[in-house]
Amino acid sequence: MKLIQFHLPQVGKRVGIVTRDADVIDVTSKESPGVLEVLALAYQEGISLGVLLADIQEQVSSTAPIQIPLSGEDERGAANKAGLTLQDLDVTPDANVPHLLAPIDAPEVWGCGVTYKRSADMRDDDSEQDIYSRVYHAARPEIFFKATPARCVGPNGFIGIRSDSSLTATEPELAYVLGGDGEIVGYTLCNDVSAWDIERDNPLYLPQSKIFYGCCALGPMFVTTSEVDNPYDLDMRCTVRRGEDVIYAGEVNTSQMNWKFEQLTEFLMRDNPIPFGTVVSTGTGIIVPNDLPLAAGDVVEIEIDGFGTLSNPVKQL
Ligand code: DO4
Ligand code: MG
Repeated sequence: MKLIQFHLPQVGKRVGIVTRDADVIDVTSKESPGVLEVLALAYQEGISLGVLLADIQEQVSSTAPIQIPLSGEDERGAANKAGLTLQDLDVTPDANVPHLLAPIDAPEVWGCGVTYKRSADMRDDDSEQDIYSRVYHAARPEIFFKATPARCVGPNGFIGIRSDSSLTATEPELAYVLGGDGEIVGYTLCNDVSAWDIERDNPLYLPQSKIFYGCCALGPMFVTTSEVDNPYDLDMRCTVRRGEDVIYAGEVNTSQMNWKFEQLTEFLMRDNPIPFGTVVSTGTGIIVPNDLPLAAGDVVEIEIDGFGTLSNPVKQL
């Protein structure tokens, strides 16, 4: 199952199921106003997401289609009347236009680092230190705090370049979402936007490289585990567009990752209570060259087949 969150003018946030034909079925209910709550409800009731959503979908379709109301209380099925598709929603966020939101309001986003050899090599080459290779080969992974909801953007939202950085790069990553017992309940795409010049200056500056306004893009969909045959064999692609030109195109297969997600989660959750719905981004294996720092107006696209495309314009902060 693939879920999205989207905005409807004068209504607010909605939860949608994306069908095979990319139609969007609005399954918002009072008990499940967002994807986080849908996941929590399934967990609390001890039922699968599929069963819960089938139940919600039945309630929604038995509700007579109604006009989009002015307040967001009893508008179940509102988007169904509008007959929206994923493509219709994949537009620049504007309060007056239906558009995609981040697929989950993750209370916390954590990042994992140097999980691909390419990332370790690039970072060591550029810092003249071997700390990254040492971590790449170590028994303990690099895990860092990345973002809160206020620092995250969804599809087509602006990702930021800090005002004190002249080498900010996109880090395209596969991210997973944790449920109540630390199990993976689904996946999404993440852009771990990072100020490489700041972290290279001194590794102690890592939080300033990683955490700022618009440092993390998530989306476009929350893809349940049942949709993903093998998360360690996914082709990820990234392009950076500048005006009419594609100035960078790169790809990686997740098989090149050095860690299993359960190992990363085990370290993350060790004596560290993690809220339900935490997103864990698994590190980048696509390394944009240093001579192509992000610039205002660039558009970054990250894609995995079946996950959709996460597209974000770049803004100078
Ligand atoms: O320590 C640097 C961060 C590494 C990272 O974010 C990555 O490899 O994706
Ligand atoms: Mg990263």
